Amino acid sequence: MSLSPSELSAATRAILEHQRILIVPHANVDPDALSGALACFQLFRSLGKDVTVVCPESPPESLQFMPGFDRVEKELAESQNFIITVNLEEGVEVDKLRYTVEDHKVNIIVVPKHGRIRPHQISLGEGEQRYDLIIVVDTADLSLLGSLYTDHIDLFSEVPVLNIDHHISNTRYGQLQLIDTTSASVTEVLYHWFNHVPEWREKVTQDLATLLLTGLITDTRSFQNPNTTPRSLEVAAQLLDLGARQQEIIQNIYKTKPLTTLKIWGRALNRIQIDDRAGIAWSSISREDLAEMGAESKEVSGILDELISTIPDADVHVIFTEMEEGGIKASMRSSPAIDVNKLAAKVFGGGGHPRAAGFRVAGYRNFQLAVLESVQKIREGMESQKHEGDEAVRAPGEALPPRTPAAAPAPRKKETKTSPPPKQSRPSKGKKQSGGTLDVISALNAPAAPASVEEEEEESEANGND
Ligand SMILES: [Mn+2]
Repeated sequence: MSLSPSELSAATRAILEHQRILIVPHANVDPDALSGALACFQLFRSLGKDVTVVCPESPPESLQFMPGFDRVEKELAESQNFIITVNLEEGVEVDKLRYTVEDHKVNIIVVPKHGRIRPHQISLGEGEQRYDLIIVVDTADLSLLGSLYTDHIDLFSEVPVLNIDHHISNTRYGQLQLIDTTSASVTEVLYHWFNHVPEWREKVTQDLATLLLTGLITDTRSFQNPNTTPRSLEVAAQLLDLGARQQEIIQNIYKTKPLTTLKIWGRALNRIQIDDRAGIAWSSISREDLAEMGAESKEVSGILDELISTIPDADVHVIFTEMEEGGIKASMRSSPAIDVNKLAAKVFGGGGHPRAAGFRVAGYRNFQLAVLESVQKIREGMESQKHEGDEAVRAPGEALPPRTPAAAPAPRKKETKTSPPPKQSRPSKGKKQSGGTLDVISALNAPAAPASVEEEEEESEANGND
């Protein structure tokens, strides 16, 4: 769905009519969310607004190149004022004002110059919130803001929220929305918005163009992901025209990778599992793995791309990560044959995009068992989707391979439907061993696919992140 002129002008009006703007990206921030937040920060500050970006956990160091990175605040200073008003009677003036704090009580002592102050002259009230507008970027649901939301629910219920996103799973929260599910990144949504307002268009500096291009490059994985549309390429071209520093983005996002990341990737590639029949390839990283390698869970995300380029034949690729705070985070990608957004939502209560989605698993005893159980559920989910596809697509007498609605033509192995596969239906890439695992050494030595840091915008799981 694209943006309507009325939504665009309502959002524009909201900016013009408010002064103290709070901008928040989702928890476990990724480059798109952060560059989107910083792009809003830049533009609205140039309009003379008082703007704050809050991001509770520190964003990855690789994103430090982003203009405005050092302006990101860690905590939400929610200073709501409580006001005690003394209505002075005719002729009464205040001489001194002091306060004492004792036994969890604040005593405010007002000493009049002359005359008296009586209890009925006192009234109480709440001061206004520190912010008068909240902009939430790249976040499918408020719960994905994590503690920033749960610790400040009052703020979010009292202050109008502008919800800017491109996730198909967006729950349409907030009084105002700019949701374009055809945009490849939230920065693409922002580009269309900024470009729609003539006075703003002129304010797109090189820094701002760089920020917008960062989200577009990372969420499309350098325009390799299927969410890349002709329009995203056009936007990228226009941003380059405006002076976006593409080389700086590539250098920082793709060409610097800490040793801990390489180690944890090695561990994950070592563990690749393949179910040829079902068309699933997966790997997992436990908390112990992370501790052993000195790595953080957010370093795991890029492995998914390695997994896809190493085993291109699978319909679904999954990486399971046991998070530091507990629970398992699963990130999935799929071929056009499977809608992982639907699968994640139906089977696990997760969500994301049709080709990139995620979910969470909590309350398990054994990590590896929980992973296997999840894989089994994914298998069943894929089966039932393929089955639905059969019913929906195949007209009488027609023997076309099934396909999810609105999916692009599937380049891969769709014959498996009409002629059930023997054991090994897909061409062997020479990297697979007969047991279904991968030769690690050859995987590691394989020509490196473009690396990626993206925490991506696939996950909109029930409990946080992305
Ligand atoms: Mn995004």
